[in-house]
Amino acid sequence: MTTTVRPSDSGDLYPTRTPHAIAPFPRRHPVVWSADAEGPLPSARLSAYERDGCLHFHALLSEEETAACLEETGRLKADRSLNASGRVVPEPHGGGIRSVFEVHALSDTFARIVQSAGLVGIARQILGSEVYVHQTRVNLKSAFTGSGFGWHSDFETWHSEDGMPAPRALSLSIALSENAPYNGPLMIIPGAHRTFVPSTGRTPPDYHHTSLQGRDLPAGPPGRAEVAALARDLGIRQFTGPAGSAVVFDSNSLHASASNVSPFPRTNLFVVYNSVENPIGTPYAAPRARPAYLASRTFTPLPRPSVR
Ligand code: 6CS
Ligand code: FE
Repeated sequence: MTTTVRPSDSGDLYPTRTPHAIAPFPRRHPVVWSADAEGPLPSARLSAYERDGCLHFHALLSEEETAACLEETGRLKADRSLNASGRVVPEPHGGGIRSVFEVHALSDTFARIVQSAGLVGIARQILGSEVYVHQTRVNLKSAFTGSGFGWHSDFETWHSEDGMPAPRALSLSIALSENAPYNGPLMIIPGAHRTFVPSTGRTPPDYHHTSLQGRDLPAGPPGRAEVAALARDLGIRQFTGPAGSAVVFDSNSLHASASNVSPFPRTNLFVVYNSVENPIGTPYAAPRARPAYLASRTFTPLPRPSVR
């Protein structure tokens, strides 16, 4: 049975992880939060982002920057002391490391890139306010063994498990190695960010230990029928590009990526910026808040470049 929700039914504007299915409903907040915010994106690019919820950059980072990030990734991978910290997520069936979280706290190189004016400027312009870093990670998707990510909306997770009130956040997925059609690049349903697809099922305690490995998830992912309907209407876009290329996408974009059976690793840096006017609070649908290395609770605005 599917229930229709009205905004007045509860204080929560994005009810999800309920025992009974709730039908998908239109997003209740803007995508671009200020029409005239200054920033690097020309107005046609900003309109395309508003329509599709995503935008591609052929060269967001330089060769030197991607090389430095890859070197740092190698260093973090080899650092055994990180394993016990929870920041390192192993591949579900062996085959090495799937993700390393909070890389900007572990490495000055990542910290510099996350704070760089080019990246932060995009986030400020779209979100129409000062921004802070909600989450960073490197997804390694190793050659032959890198597993995929099923269809999901990040906002659905951050709302349920981190207490993020509104979809006023975005991700940058930055290629540190080439993203090709055959090594598990990002796929997005363009325009699906305008629909919220609630999930059924309760969030188990300490869910992040299993959810981040992407195995048989009892709560969070949208139903297959809902994904199929949106993809039939809107299509699927696959993002490929050289190291240094990037995709910026809305926190409520429906996205996924296939596993990597190719001999070429697909290593991407993800940076999530949230508006300082959208700080996270008590989880909307989980027993306990997740650790700060997955969801920062320090809402300090990133500094603006100093004017000389
Ligand atoms: O749980 C999270 O926060 C993360 N999980 C996925 C599958 N995507 C976004 C985010 O890093
Ligand atoms: Fe995601």
